[in-house]
This record gives sequence, structure tokens and C-alpha cells, in this order.
Amino acid sequence: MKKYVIIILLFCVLLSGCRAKDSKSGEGALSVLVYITGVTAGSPTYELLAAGAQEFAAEHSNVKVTVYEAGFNQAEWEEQLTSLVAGGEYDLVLGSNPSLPEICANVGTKFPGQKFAITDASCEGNPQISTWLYNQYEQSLYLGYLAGLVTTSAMPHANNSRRIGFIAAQEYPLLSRHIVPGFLEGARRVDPRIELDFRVIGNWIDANKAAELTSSMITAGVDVFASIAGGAAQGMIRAIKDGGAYAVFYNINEYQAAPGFIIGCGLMQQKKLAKEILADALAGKLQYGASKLVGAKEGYLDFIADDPGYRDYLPDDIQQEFNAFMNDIRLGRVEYTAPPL
Ligand code: RBF
Repeated sequence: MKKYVIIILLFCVLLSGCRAKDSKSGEGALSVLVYITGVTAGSPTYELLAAGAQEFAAEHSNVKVTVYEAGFNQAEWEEQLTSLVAGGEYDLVLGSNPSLPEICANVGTKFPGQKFAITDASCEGNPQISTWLYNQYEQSLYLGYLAGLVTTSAMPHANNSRRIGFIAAQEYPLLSRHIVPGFLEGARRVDPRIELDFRVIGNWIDANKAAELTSSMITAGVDVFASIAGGAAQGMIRAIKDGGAYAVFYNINEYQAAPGFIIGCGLMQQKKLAKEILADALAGKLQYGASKLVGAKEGYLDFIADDPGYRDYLPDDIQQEFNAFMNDIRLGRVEYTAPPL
């Protein structure tokens, strides 16, 4: 009798093993590769993506998440991703980068069963790829509006030159066509005479170069900064504290890094979106071949006003004016035309 029970048990184990192999992670399960195009630490969009996926896996025992950091050599990403998915062990590759759809499309031609979900990017018509584009023109518009209010103010570090600054790690279409023009348009809605000083670091890690650029821009009259620079942004933060200037920050709550200097932070609901994507993927409801635009109206971009870093350091009149503008943004009442990407 005991012998039969052991044989039946062995048979069951074997059978379940085969099934898992046949459907990658098995019926009702999900295996996800979170492909980080850079390194996670210091890059808000990546930190939130990885955190969301890991939180989802912790809440679902049938979901397995592997986070892979691709590093900064962009020329290697396609080959690297190709070898990562070649074994067929991932149901879904989850990433967040405007350059990923093109790479995924190339990898996908070699593995027609592989699916990709990419945020911070836009791609229509590829049946293996699903994308969500954050409306960064919108976030730039409201952060730029705040920068405009501050540079024209009588705040302690504001001067009379009406110069705001933008420090970028590298140039790419979403940055050059939406983020930087949106930031300047937002500021010019406060005062059309405002000028933008735009500088490029050349990579996503060199905080010293970012600090040098920031200091020379302060000398040239810039009193409010923004940056899209991943880990290198820490150099900009250091230099505004040393040199006396302000910054607005994209995507994440960074007030505590420099209270009184970082006076406005946007919020990207990337963690929420990552969890929603994985919930849909697990339920087999993810739509491929489509791209969705997600902004403030849709609840995926916002501004963090409920923080001492904003409340305690900005004059009341600026808070009132900005809060009213932000409210109009949330309600979709601010009209603008974002250029094509
Ligand atoms: N953003 C980061 O915060 N860290 C990075 O390492 C990083 N690398 C990028 C590499 C490429 C090729 C591109 C196109 C964008 C990169 N971004 C990075 C920008 C990021 O995807 C996003 O657009 C910005 O963070 C603005 O939300």
C-alpha cells in the first residue's frame, strides 16, 4: 500500500514539473524579468518600477520577479536582453525607458512568443509589445510654471536675471521634444522673458560633472534648476546647497535631500502602474500592440504639495498661484500642444 502511495506521489511531482516547463511558469503563474536599463539606485523611474514589481511578487505566491540591471553601456542592451530571454523562462519582460521598444522589437523577432511591457515609452502596432507613455510634457509644464514663479520672485536665492536651468544626462527625443520645451513653456506662462540655460552631462552617473555645470550656471545667473540625470542629479543638489539656488525635481519626493533648496517635486505613479501591469498580465488581460498616454488627469502624474519642503519654504502667494495652476492641470483645464515625439 505504502509503495503505491509513493509511486502515485512521484508521478504527481513529475507531472507538475513537466507542466511548469511547458507553459514557462505554469497555469495561472507569471514569471517576470524586470529589465533595468542602467542601474536601479538613484534613478527614480527604475527604483519605482522594481519596487512595484517586487511588491506585487510579495503579494502573489504564483508570481516570480527577477530584476536585472543592464548597466550603462547602451550598445550592449539588445544583445544582453536577447541572451536573457533566449531560455524562454520569462512570460513577460517589464522595462521603463523610451529606447526600449525598438530594442524589444528586434529581440522579439527572434522570439515570437516573448512579450514585453514598457512604461515611459510609446510604440503602436507590435503584437508583442505594450507601452505606457507618461505625459512628461504636462509634468514639465507645471514644474516649469513653478520655476517661473520662483525665478521672478523675491525669495532669498532668486536674482533679477530671469534665467532658469536644465541639466540633462543625455539627449533623447522625449527629453528634447517634450521635457525641455514643456519646462520652458511652463516658465514662460509666468513671464515670457524667462530664458533657459540647457546643459548636458554626457552620462547618468557623473555627479561631479553635474555639480560643476550647476556652479557655472549659478555664476551665469541661473537661480532655479531642473534635471533629468539619474544618479548624477546628486551633484546638482550638492551645488545648489553650496551656491544658493533652487531646484524642482521630476517624478519623486526629493525634498528631504535639500530642504529650502528643492522647493517642488513632481510625482510619477510608476509603482502603481507596474503593479497594475502585472495584475493584468497575471489575469491574461494585458493588451499588446497598444500604447496609452498617462498623465495628471489619468492619475499617473502629480505634484507633492503636502510636504514641509514645499509648504514651509515657499511664500504663500506663490503657493496659492501654483496650487491653482496645478488644480487646473489635474482637471485637464490647461491647454497646450505637445510636439510630436
Ligand atoms: N533615467 C534615469 O533616471 N536613469 C538612467 O540611467 C536613465 N537612462 C536612460 C537611458 C536612455 C537611453 C534613455 C533614452 C533614457 C534614460 N533615462 C534614465 C530617462 C528615463 O527613461 C526617463 O525618461 C526620465 O527619467 C524622465 O522621466
